[in-house]
Amino acid sequence: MRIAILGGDGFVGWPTCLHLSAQGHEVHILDNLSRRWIDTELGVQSLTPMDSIQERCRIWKEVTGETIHFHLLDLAKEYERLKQWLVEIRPEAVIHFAEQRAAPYSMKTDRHKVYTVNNNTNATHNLLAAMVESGIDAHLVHLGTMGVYGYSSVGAPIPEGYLDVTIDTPAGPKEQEILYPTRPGSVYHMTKSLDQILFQFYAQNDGLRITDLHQGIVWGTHTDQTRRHEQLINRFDYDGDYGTVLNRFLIQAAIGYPLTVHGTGGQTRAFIHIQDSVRCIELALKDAPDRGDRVKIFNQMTETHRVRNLAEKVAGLTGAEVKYLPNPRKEAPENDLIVKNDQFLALGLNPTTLAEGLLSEVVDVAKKYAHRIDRSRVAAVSAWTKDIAAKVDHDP
Ligand code: USQ
Repeated sequence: MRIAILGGDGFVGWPTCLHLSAQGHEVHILDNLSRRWIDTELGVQSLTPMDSIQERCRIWKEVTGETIHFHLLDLAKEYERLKQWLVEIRPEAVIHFAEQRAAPYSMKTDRHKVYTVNNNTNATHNLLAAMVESGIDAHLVHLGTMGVYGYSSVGAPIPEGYLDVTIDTPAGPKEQEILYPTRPGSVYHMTKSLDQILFQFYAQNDGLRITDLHQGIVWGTHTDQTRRHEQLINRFDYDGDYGTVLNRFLIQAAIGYPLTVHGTGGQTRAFIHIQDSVRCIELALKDAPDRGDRVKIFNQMTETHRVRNLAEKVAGLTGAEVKYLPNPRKEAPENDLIVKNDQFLALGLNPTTLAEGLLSEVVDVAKKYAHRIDRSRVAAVSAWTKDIAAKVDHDP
């Protein structure tokens, strides 16, 4: 297939490009390199040394003989160029990763809120409008998030996108299927909730074929393909804005920094290894909806864990100290989480669990590159409200 990968230079985008190129697909990356600019803005860098996107593609060609095409384009700002590009390349599938993906970054200041909403919402809507206008019949696969559901603990499993409800009407109770109600916990998560509505509209109005993947927190860094050459390495974020919780704990352990548990660490979240993440995208591509179908929604996660249990696990393995800090976020201090992921399991996903894969790979990465860490960038300093900002301890 000819596949456009929007945001193909990012943490999940890059290994997805390699995975699909290795399977013989014609891969075209579209990216504005904003993630690299944000590193510069924040004064941080990936733990792993990352080459330019052009150099990464050159090395891939050298190692495999396969070409990955790179196109510099801003999806949110260059609508006409995007449309022309789709007409010219006519991708059969479009994978959309091109959004600002960090919750703390989206809550940093009002400017960051505005940027995140403008960037993410325009990127998604520009893409949908351009797909309709260009007349291509591509399958759109979007990387969404488990966070659209919120983390209430009603005790019932979170279904894959849709909920059957019974509504009382004058004619008696009526059954209806609705999108599972969203309850985003950050401006970033809110943009992914808005995306869901955009998808619902364009599937129903224009017959676009859309799959939305509600992904959990990704951990790990290597995949089979990124391991093939040191210059194909994936990025690894450890800073307070972009580092995700488990990868942060691993790096903190490697440099003797106390593990930064927010609040009581009672937050339960869904997790998935980066290798499984790229495999799920492959499986979703093969299972495209038909024109006129509702949006297909998968929960892209393999296990759930409570944050304090993760910290204890990492501490047990490395001897790190665990520190309970005032939570910079506004979130439920404790929640349970049960998630349905039957669709990917039925399609053949064979998950890498924390218990088997955890620590060898990531601890090796963390220890190997520990010298590249700026300790002053480890603390999470983006607070969800001004009141919370006054209470956050910036120096554990
Ligand atoms: N947390 C800590 N200590 C830390 C960092 C985080 O206790 O040092 C806690 C947070 O308070 C939160 C939980 O760990 O309760 C998860 O935080 P996270 O930064 O790992 O994950 P999150 O902000 O939810 O976002 C990440 C990705 C995002 C993706 C989302 C999937 O950045 O792109 O959509 O995971 S999910 O969480 O399932 O919505």
